[in-house]
Amino acid sequence: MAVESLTLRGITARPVVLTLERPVVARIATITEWPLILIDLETEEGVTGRAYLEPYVPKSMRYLVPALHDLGEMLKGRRVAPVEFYDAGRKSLHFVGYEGLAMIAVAGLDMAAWDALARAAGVPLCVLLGGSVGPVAAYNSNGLWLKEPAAVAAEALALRDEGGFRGLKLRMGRDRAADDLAAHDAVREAVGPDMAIMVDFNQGLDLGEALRRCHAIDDLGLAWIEEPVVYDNFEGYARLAAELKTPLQIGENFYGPRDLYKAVRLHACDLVMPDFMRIGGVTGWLRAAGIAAAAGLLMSTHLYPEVGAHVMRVTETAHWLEWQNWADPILRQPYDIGGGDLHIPDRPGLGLDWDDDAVAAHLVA
Ligand code: SMN
Ligand code: MG
Repeated sequence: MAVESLTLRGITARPVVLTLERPVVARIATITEWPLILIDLETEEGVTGRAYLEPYVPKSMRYLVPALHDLGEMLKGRRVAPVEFYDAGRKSLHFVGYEGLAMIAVAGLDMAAWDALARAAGVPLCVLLGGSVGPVAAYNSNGLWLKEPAAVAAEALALRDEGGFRGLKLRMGRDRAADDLAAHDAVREAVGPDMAIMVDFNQGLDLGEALRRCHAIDDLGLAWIEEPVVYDNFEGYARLAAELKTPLQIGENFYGPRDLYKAVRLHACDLVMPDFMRIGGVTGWLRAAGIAAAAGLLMSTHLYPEVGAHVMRVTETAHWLEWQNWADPILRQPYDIGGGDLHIPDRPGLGLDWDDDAVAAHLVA
């Protein structure tokens, strides 16, 4: 039975840390422990909205968890209206900046609020947003970090077979450009010509190196080259985009839709891939998607595959969903992958429910 309106009772945010099956080894960081903040948005009507944040750095949860609880206190008693919560949340923190932690906290609130609304309506989020349940084309981003060519080639086959994937992301930024090339060649040899290969430098190069190293891989037929330089150097990205044939991909570090707009205005990229905690959850994504579509830019997701699957069903220029199974250990029913697609479960909302035993085992103070 659908509930007509919801009243916010409060927010519970719990920090957990999981150990990654394949540690992140990127040019700028090695990550073995993966932090997640589990958000339960409770309502007077008994519907609970759920979402998680993945803030990369475990200690950041010490600031984000209280921020989420404060937002819950501030909005307590109000009708659950995600767009209004998004605007109220951002305005309440604007004196400490619209970006960074303030945006991440609001994004977590936003995703949980959208989930609550869709659960109350008794429909999957994509249906509430005006779309339908269906497959979403995904690439596997679970591995291919900075390892030896033989290791990445073997891992590429394993990653392909995790779900019949038609795309894989290979990380670059080894000390020697020749070693990156060897890793690529080994992967291509293993997976054959039809696999889309995305390359991510994780912001590891300066502009001079980026120009040299991106030109050196410009004839490999890559699906895209991602973040060769520090994320906010839009002028540098504009120069790279103008010089390269391979599509240049950025966006996981856009803080809010206006960053996407600025990138468009500066011709800083050919493709965009916002991250849900930084673009501003579902609300931020939908606003950004309007800008990307108007500019004719294809849009991919970054992390948060469950939320990503729903919004991609209503994204005009939807391109690739980034598949990462890093939250699976604490989910009661992880999403299914098959035939290279992520399959949205026919459950109300995002359909995320916590595996209580797993959560208890990984909860941190
Ligand atoms: C990434 C994701 C998560 C941790 C480190 C790096 C990466 C990506 O930039 O695009 O998947
Ligand atoms: Mg990236």
